[in-house]
Order: sequence, then C-alpha cells, then structure tokens
Amino acid sequence: MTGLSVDGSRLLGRLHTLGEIGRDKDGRLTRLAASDSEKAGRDAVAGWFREAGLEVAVDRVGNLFGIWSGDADANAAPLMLGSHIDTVINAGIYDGCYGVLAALEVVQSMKEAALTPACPLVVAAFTNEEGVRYAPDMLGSLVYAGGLAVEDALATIGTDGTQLGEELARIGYAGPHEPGFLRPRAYLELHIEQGPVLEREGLPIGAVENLQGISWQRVIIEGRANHAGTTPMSMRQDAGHAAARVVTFLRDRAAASNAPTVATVGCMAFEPNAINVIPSRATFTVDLRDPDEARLQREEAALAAYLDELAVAEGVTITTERLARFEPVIFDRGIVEQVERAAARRGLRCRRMTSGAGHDAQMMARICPTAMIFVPSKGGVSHNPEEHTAPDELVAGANVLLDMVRELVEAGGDKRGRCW
Ligand code: HGY
Ligand code: MN
Ligand code: MN
Repeated sequence: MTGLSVDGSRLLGRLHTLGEIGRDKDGRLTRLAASDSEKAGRDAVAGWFREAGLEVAVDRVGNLFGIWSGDADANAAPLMLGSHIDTVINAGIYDGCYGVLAALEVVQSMKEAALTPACPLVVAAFTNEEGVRYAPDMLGSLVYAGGLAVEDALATIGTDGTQLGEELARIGYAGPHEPGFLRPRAYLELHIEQGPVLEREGLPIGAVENLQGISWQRVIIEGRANHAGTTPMSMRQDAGHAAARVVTFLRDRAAASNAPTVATVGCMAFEPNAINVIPSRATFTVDLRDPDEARLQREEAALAAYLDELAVAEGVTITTERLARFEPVIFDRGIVEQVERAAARRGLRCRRMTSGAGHDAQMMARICPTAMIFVPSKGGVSHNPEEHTAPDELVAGANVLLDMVRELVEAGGDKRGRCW
C-alpha cells in the first residue's frame, strides 16, 4: 500500500467546528438526540458528507449515512465506519464525533487520492447513542441491527415527555430508508477510550477486543410526605433516605468487589422537593456494568434483594423499570488483529483492551464482523467538558483507521482478491 495519510487539519477543524454546535449561553455543550442543537450538528455533518462527494441517506430512526461507491458495485455489501454525534449534558467535543469525522476524513482522503475501493464505503452517524433523552442508549444502531422494532423506537417517550418519532420528524431527520437497508460486510469504529488505561501505559492505540455488559434501571421509591419538624425519626417513611441508602449500597458493594463491576446513580429527583417536607417519592437511575454476564446478573440480583429488604425496613414501596440491558460483546478477532498490525505499520504501540463504555459497535457486532480502535483520553476523563485527546493522537488514530480501510477494500482487497 502506498503511503497515504489523512488531512489532519481538516479533521481537527471539523471536530472543533462541530464542538461549537449546541453550546448554551454558559458555553456548555449539549446535543441531545433529536434536539434542535443536534439537528444543527446533523446538518453540519450532512453538509460535510456532500462536500466530500458522498451520497447522503437517512433511515426511519434518523441514522445518518454518507455513502461512496466509487467504481464499485453500488449493491455490493459496504464497509461501514462510524459512531454518533449526539452528546450527554455539558459534554466534551470528542465522544462519538471523532469517530464520525475521522471516518469521513478517511473516505474523503481515499477519494481525493483516486483510490478505487472494491466495495462501497459508508460513514454512519447513529441516532441517540448516549441514551440521555431517550432510553435505551445505542438506540439507532440497536434498531439498525434488528434488536428493536422501528415502531417501538419511534414511540419511545423521552425524559422530557417528547416522542422520538415526532422529534425526528420535527427536525427533518425521519428518513425514508428501512434501518438495515445497507448490510455491511464489516463495521469499524474509532473512538476516544474515555478511560485511563492508554494514557497510564503511554500507548497511542487500543485494539478493543470486547465491551462490557450494561444494565440500566429506573427505581421509584414511594414513602409518605410529612412535616420535617414534627415527625419523629421513628415515624418516617422517608423516600429520600431510602434512596440514599441504595446509592451507598451500590457504591460500597462495587468498591469492595475485586471485580471490574461499576455502579452509578446518575439521576435523582425527590417529590415534592421542598426543604421542610419529608420526600414522599424518590426516582433515580441505576447504571450497572461488568464485562462478565454472570457477574452482572449477580449484581442485578443483589440489588433486587436489597431493595426488597429496604422496602420493609423503611416502610416504603419500591418499584423498578428496565431501561436498557445489553450483554457483553466480543469483537471480531480478525479485525482486532488487523488493528494491531495497522498500528505496528505506523510504528504505534498498541494493546488489546475492553471497552468500559457502550458504543454503536456493540450493536453492529450483531450483524457483521466488528471491532473498535481507541485513542487515549487525557486523565481518563469523558462525559465532561474537560474531555481531551492530543491532536497528534487523534490524527494517528485516523491514520490507523485509514490503513485498515485500505487493506480491507482497496481494489483487489487482500491476497485472495476479495474485499473482505
Ligand atoms: O453509556 C455509555 O457507555 C455510552 O456513552 N452511551
Ligand atoms: Mn460514544
Ligand atoms: Mn458517551
């Protein structure tokens, strides 16, 4: 393969431009799925797709695609690269966006170098990967992979009471294509690690071989409102206190475990939420994750048992609602080895690793050979405006992706002359 590299300044420029779309008056970046700010982000990305000469396509759940067939048979199974551009609240600029824009940069660089892929190349920006407004997370890629019916996805009601289908139509991204309309021969996702491993070991590239299981629940605790000043402690049915006990139970259990299990309570609300009223209701979310499915199930069972005990001890009623549940995923060994070879060819040290975060790749692995490439996250920080990866590390990751794509799809493909 002749030496070709991406246009690093174009990639970094687009990253920073997209990173400015969706900032509020205080400069906080939030582009929740199907919101006005995400529409603006989608419009920018679709514009860059067109600028690069890619055909733009949108499916019924708003998944956005840039397609380049070159001289290849447009009906041949494509190689798909991508990630997402929706964000969490008060986000950084790299999570997801780096993968979409690096994928575009790879395709555009190949196109500009007049390379002739043996199959179409597709850049994907999947809907609602973060799952902050609509659960579950990775919703767009889950539907694309056949794991959730389109109608059920469109009927999803968000944390703000809106319906996903109506919001996609409102922002003009309720597309005509059936999710899954392009059946990829493989899917590659380049992403920031969002954890501390690569930076701690001084490595520029991670070859992601697996991704941990995710369990999301909503817990509702019903107690009894009462006067904060007149109600003796022994007579309280305090939903707020019961919720606090769950938070410490989860934290202490995960921290005491030698396993990599992680537990997070990210959202909590009290009712009536008044300084002098004992909370009658507490509603909160539980995010449990573990690379081992059996252990994750044990953690879910331990929480359920604790909630049963707590309800009796505190005189409250506790109900739970499943928001998302995905088993751990093992990525394609062949592609993982290819990441390692591509990194080595660029003189970049690399290690195999597990993804602690969820990604669209975990859904695409259901329908085609899939793997991920990680680049370091400064301080291991993500889902935080301080999220950062050094420019040279971002460009290095994009060049590894470029080399992998070329090896997979350049006319003649691999030794056996097939694209994949
Ligand atoms: O929650 C996750 O791991 C991902 O950011 N959606
Ligand atoms: Mn992400
Ligand atoms: Mn994320």
